[in-house]
Amino acid sequence: MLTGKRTQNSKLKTRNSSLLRFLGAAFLAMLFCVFGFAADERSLDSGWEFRETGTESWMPASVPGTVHTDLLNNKKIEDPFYRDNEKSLQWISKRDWEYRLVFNAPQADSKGERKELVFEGLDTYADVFLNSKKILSADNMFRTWRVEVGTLLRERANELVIKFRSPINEVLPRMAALDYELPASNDQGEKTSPYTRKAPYQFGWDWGPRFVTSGIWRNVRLVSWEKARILDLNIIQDDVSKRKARITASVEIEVEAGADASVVLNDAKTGKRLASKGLGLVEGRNNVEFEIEIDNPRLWYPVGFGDQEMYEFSAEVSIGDRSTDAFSRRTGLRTLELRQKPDNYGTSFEFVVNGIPVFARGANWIPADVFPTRVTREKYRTLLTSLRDANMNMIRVWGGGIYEDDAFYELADELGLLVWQDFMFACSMYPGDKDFLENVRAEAIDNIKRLRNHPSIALWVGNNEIETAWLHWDWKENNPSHMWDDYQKLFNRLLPEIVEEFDPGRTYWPSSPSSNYQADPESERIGDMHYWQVWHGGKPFEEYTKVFPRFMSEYGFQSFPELETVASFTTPEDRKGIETPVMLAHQKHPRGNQLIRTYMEREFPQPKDFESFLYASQVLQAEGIKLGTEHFRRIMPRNMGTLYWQANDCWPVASWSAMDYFGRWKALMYYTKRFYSPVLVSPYVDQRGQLKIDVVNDTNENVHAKIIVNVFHVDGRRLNSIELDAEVSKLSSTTRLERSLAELLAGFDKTDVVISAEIVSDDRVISMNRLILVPYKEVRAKRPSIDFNITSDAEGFLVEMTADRPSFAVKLESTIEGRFVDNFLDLMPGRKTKIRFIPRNPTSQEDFKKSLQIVSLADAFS
Ligand code: BMA
Repeated sequence: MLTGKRTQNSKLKTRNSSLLRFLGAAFLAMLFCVFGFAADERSLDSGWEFRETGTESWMPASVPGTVHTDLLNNKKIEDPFYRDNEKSLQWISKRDWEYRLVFNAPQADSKGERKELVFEGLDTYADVFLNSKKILSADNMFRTWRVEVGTLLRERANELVIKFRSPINEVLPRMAALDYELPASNDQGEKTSPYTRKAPYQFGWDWGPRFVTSGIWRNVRLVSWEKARILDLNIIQDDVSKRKARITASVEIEVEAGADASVVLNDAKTGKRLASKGLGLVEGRNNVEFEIEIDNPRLWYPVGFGDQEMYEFSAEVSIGDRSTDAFSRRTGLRTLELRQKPDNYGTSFEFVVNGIPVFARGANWIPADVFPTRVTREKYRTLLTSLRDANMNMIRVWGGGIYEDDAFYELADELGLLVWQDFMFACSMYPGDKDFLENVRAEAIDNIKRLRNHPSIALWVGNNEIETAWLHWDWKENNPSHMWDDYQKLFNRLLPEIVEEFDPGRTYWPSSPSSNYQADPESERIGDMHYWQVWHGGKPFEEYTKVFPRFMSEYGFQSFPELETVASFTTPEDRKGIETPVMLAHQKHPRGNQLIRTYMEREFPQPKDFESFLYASQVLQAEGIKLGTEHFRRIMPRNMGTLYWQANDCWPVASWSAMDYFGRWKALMYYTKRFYSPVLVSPYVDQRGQLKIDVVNDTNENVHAKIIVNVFHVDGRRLNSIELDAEVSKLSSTTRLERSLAELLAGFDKTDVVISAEIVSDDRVISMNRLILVPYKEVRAKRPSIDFNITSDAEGFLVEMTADRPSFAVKLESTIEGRFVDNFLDLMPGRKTKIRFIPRNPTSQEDFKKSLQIVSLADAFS
C-alpha cells in the first residue's frame, strides 16, 4: 500500500537526465517494468516467521497478516468462524507474539545511500528490532512508521524481529490505576478498547465477534534514496469549473543537504510537461508548489451524473543534472461542497458536486472481515461493485472499523461512489492526555495525506455516535465531566485543526449524528440523523414516515443470511432453530432474535421451518427499510440522503447487512436496487387515507414518462387501471396522483387488493413498485401458480415468469454457481417478468432448468 506511486528509482541517477525528462513519466514507468531496474522500494513482505513469545519453534507467517490467520494457516487453530469457536480462541489476544524476517540488503555497500524501513501498519503494541537493536516502539495500528536504518543494515542476513504485546494486557494496569472507567459500550469483556488506537470492532460489536488481533497488518518496505526524494504530491483544487481548473500541485521533497534542484510537474498520462522550477532546496523537508490551469477539464462525477474521469500527475526532482526521484498521483477534478443553508425546515445538509445537489443513496460500510488482511482488492471490487449495481452513490466508512486500504478508495473513485469518511472512533469516550492526542494527531495526518487526493471522499467526520451517547445514553450523568473536556480536545480542536491544515478543501463534521452544536444531535432541523426507534426502540416500521430528517445517516433492521451462508458455520443439528447455541453465537445483538420475532409477528404468519424463517426475515427487513427509504426520498429536498445500516458483514452472522460476509445479496440488496432507482415511483397512503403516487427524480435530466397504476384483486382480476403522462423535472419529488382509497377500491376490501405502479419512459419500465394496504398476514392471498420458460443467450439464461395472481418477494434459486441479476421481486398477473441468471461456469440449459427453484412469500408459511 503506497500513498502515491513512485515511478522512478535511484539507479536512474546514473542515466542521462535530459533524455529522461524528454521521455516523460508515463513512458518511464513502462521502461522500468521492461528493463527491471532494482526498485527504490523493496517489499519485505515475504519470508516472515512467527511464534508465541517464550516458545521455541517458528512457523511461517503472512505479511500482511494477523496472528489469528497465521495460526489458522498453520493449522494450529480451527476456523474461528465455525460454530462457537470464537469462545475458545480468546486466549490468542491475551498472549504476546513475535515475528521475524531474515533478509539480505543488496546495495548495503553503496555508501551514502539513505535506507529506511517503512511499516505501513503494525497491530498494535510492537517493539521492532533490527540486528538485535531496538529501532521502534509502535502503539497505533493506524499509523505508518518510518525508521532510518542505514547504519544498522548489513549486507547479508539482517534479522528483523517485531515483538507484539497483548493489546488487552497492555492496557489493564493503566486502567486499574484510574478511578474512573471510560464507557465502551460494545467491548465484549474488559473495556480496554478506548485506550488503544486499534480497530474498535475487533473488540466485539453487536454484529461482530471479538478477535483482538496482533500482527503486521500492512506492507513492510525497505526504501533506499540519495540526495533528494519526493515524499508526497498533493493536488489542491483551488477553483474548478467545466471551463477551467486552477490547481496547486504541492510537492513535498526531502533532501540530504541543501542543493540547487529542478522540479518538474508532468501530466503522467500524456507525458506533457505542465510546469517546472529551478530552485534551492534546504536540508530536510521542502514544499515546492506549482500553480497550473487546465482548460476545459474533464470533471469527475459521482455515478449517475457523468463520467469518473481521473488525472494523473507526476513530479520529478533533479539535483544538478541528475534525476533523483519521481512520484505520481491520481486524482479527479470536481467541486464538492457540503451545503448547509438556512431554509424553511432549519438548515439544509446536502452534498453538491460540480454544482449539482446529489441525493446521497447509500449504506454504512464496516470492515469486510474481522481479520481485515484477508480482504483482497477483488473482494473490495465485488462488494463495491455490488453497491453501485444496487444504485448506491455514497458509502459511509463507519468509525468503528478501519481507515480502509487504498484499493477501497481507488475503486470508489472508479465506480463513482462518494465516501463519507469517519475517523476511527465509535461509541466510547476516549482519553485526552498529551500522549494520546499526539498519537491521534500523527494518525490523522498519515491518513489524511494518504487519502486526500481521492475525489470520492466527500467529508471527514470525527466519530460515530459519541456526542449523542454523552447526551442520551446516561453517560453525562454517570461520568466525570473531564471526559467531555477530553472529547472537546479531540473532536473539536485537534481533528478539525488537522483537517484544516492538511485538507482545507473538505468539510469536517464533529460526529455522526450531530447538529454541529446548533441543536440536539438528534435534531430533525439541522445536521445528520440516526433513527433507531425502529429496531432498538421496537416501534413499527410505519414510524419511519413520521420522521423528517435533513440527512439520514443510520437506520436499519436485522435479518438472517442465506441458508448456504448459515451452513458454512453450522452442523445440521445447529440448524434446528434460530435459538440453538451455535445460531446464538452468530447473533450478537442481545435482543436480536426477539426483535426479529416481534416484528415478524406483526407482519407475517409463523414461517413453517428454519429455511423459511431465514427467507421471511430477509423479506421483513427489506420491506421495512423500503418503507422508510421511500419516505426519506419522497421528502427530498428537505432530506438529502439515506445511508442505511449496514451494507456488509465481517463474518457470517445475523445482522443489519444487505450483503452477507460472502457477498451474497440478501433480499434487502435486491430491494435496494429498486427503491434506490434514480427515478422512483412510490405509492403510499398518506395520514388522511389518500392513495398517493409520488415520483422522485434524483437525476439531472428531465424525464418524459407515463405512469401506470393498476389495482389487482388478490385472485388475479384487474379492478382498476389509470394511466397518465408526466413531465418529471430533474432533481425533484412530486405527487403525480392522489385518489381516495374508497373510490379506487370500488367496494373491495383492503385485504383483497394490491396496487401496482410503474413508470415507463421510452418504452422502458424505469421503476416498478407495489403497495398492500394491510400487513401481509391479513392479505387474503392464495398461493400463486408461477409458470416459467427459460431461454439462453451469450450472457446466460433468461427466466420468463408469469403468475396467475399477485405474488410477493418471488425468489429464484439455483444450485448452480452464478447470480440472478434481480430477485425477491413481485409478479403481477397478466404480465411477463424476465430475470437473468449469469452462471459462473458454462452450464447447459437443461442443468440450469433442473437446478431452478422458484418460491414466493406464500410458500414460507404453512
Ligand atoms: C449503529 C451503529 C453501530 C451499531 C448499529 C446497530 O448506531 O453505529 O454502533 O452496530 O447501530 O446497533
